[in-house]
Amino acid sequence: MPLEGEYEPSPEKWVRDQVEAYERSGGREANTLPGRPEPVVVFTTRGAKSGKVRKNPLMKVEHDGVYAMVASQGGAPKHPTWYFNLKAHPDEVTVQDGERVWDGVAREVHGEEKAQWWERAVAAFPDYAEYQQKTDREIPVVLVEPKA
Ligand code: F42
Repeated sequence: MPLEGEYEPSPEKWVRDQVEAYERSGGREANTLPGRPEPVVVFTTRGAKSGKVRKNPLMKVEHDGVYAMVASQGGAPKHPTWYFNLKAHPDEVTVQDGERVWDGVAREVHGEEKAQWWERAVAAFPDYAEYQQKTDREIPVVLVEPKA
């Protein structure tokens, strides 16, 4: 079930346009990073402060039905705000991969588990390695697993 409440589209036009086209077409359109072949998935989170429904496309990093959200933000110095939404409301995440929409629970990974997922992330989208080199912060990886 999609999260209930008021949807506040991203202030960034390219992001909200991609979400709109992806949702409208069931992932048949706008399903890669613009100008690139790598696929994207749309994640919905609950605003940590506002409680509003937020949606963000991220690169698809998937293994055995578990999806990773890589908080790279192009190697920017700060974590993306959706990372804080996941920390505040880990049990309010929806994943849309193509036509398939499902509810999940978020959990940040560390140590060995993170290293393994980081390898998968870079295999899916090599630019992540460059983003990590660009920034002093350690880029978080948050898994979304299906709700029991
Ligand atoms: N970003 C990534 O970090 N990793 C990716 O793999 C990635 C891929 C990707 C593919 C396609 C595409 O279109 C975009 C892609 N992006 C990727 C960009 C991604 O979708 C986000 O735009 C980016 O990560 C920045 O996220 P952000 O949440 O920081 O965005 C800002 C601009 C934003 O939306 N700010 C809002 C605002 O109004 O200023 C606030 C949004 C929000 O959730 N606010 C919370 C609330 O309570 O409502 C408060 C959060 C807090 O600070 O507690």
